[in-house]
Amino acid sequence: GPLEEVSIPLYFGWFLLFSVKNKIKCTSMDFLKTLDTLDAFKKHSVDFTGKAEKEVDLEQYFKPAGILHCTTKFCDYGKAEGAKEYAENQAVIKSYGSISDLSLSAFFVTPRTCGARVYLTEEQLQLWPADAEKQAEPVPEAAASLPLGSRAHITLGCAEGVEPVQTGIDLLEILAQQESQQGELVEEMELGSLTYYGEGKWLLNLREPICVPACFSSIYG
Ligand code: 2AM
Repeated sequence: GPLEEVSIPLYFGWFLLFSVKNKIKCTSMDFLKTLDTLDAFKKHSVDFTGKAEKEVDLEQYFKPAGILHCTTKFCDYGKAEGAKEYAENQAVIKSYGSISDLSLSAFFVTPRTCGARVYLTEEQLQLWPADAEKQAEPVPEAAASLPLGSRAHITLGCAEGVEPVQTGIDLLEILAQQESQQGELVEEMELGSLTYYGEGKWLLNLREPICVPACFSSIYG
């Protein structure tokens, strides 16, 4: 009935605890600040500006994301494919409200989005939909063959007019390129190694993953 339908949220995911939100915001801002001052980045700034040699201020370029979280299942109040099945899944029901550590393994930037890659544990993968990597629209080439959980990320910011759903698609595209070794290692930074994947796609693999506690829950709003 209608009551059952309203009980399915907009999306499920892991929500960063209040105490660590600022830490992640600061670390990612520091990364953006450093990235846009690198000569290697300036050399490719046309990817962001459309004009050669025009400087970009990445901190201004990306509009900050609202609630920092890693989406597991976008349900669209039950309208998305598999939403009801996900909401009724025993692992989902059992884990609802529980806290676990998310391991952030990389930061990435494209002309559309900025995000952090999340490396999921076996236990966290129990909450990951089997078709999450295949459901991206449009599916980046070769992304369908990436391991389960490859799409897991936290959206940190989007360019003007870009929807956050784009962040996972950008990540899949970068990982597919990584798989076929298309990246160009640009620089060893303090936080890790920076690789350029062309067309404004940058990924910083963290030397030390950043661990952040998060609560598995959902959003209705
Ligand atoms: P995100 O997970 O990349 O940030 C509300 O829009 C949330 O659901 C956002 O966090 C957004 O992207 C995610 N989202 C929106 N549409 C989606 C879709 N079709 N597939 C997966 N996640 C989606």
